[in-house]
Amino acid sequence: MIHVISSMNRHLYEDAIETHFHIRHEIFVGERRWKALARANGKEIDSYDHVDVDTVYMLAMEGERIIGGHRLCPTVGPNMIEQVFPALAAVRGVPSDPLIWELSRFFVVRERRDGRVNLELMAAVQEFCLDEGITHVSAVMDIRWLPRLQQVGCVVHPLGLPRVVDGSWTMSALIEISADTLERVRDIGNIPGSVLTRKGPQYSIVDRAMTGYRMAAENRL
Ligand code: A1S
Repeated sequence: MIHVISSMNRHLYEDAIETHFHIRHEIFVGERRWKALARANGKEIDSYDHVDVDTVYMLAMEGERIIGGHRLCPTVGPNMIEQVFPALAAVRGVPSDPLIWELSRFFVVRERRDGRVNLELMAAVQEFCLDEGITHVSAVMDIRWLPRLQQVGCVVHPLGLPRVVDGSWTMSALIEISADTLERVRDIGNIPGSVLTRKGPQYSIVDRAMTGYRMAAENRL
């Protein structure tokens, strides 16, 4: 199952979150060679992992064992496309909308890369966002993801032209959230129903993002 972890129930998952920072280091620094993310303590943590950013983690867990995951950050707050990769969104512009959340740090541990957990994590994005009223996720990705996403029924809107980043052709895009896509991902993955587990207190993440967005707009006036 994929556990939904927000600032409201993070206290129930402190150990899992810590372990997942170590796994991210192994995967994104050790395997992918994203050297800028290397840390002496072996934990891959960036500014979007701070509790006040309202990041939502989705961790695929078997018992206590983490086998995959990703995270969603509100685009009305600081986000990677805005702060690091605006050039990748030069055609359609950098998204900033309470109903658009940025998807990042998508991974499956090496021993479980047979496609199954990958599809469950994709189903989790669609299911969670449908539940919450989120209409799109934004993402920075290797261009090889474009056909992969389309194969599983995702409708993808590039935000700009691809560029070479760290030796890979990279693009940013909006991915539509829809019941049709969720159904297709479930069909392809032979996933019978919900993949999400929600423990402890929950809140509407869109309401929270909307409130923050309004307050920021009022402060600018
Ligand atoms: C995340 C962007 C979001 C929008 C989701 O032709 P095939 O079937 O042999 O192709 C293989 C791989 O070559 C290809 N692939 C792997 N990594 C890729 C990448 N970074 N960009 C584009 N294509 C990639 O996917 C096919 C299946 O891969 P796999 O590893 O054998 O199995 P699985 O279970 O589908 O896992 C895929 C992922 C990407 C989750 C896994 O390889 C992983 O965790 N990689 C390290 C972390 C990572 O690169 N995450 C993607 C970040 S952008």
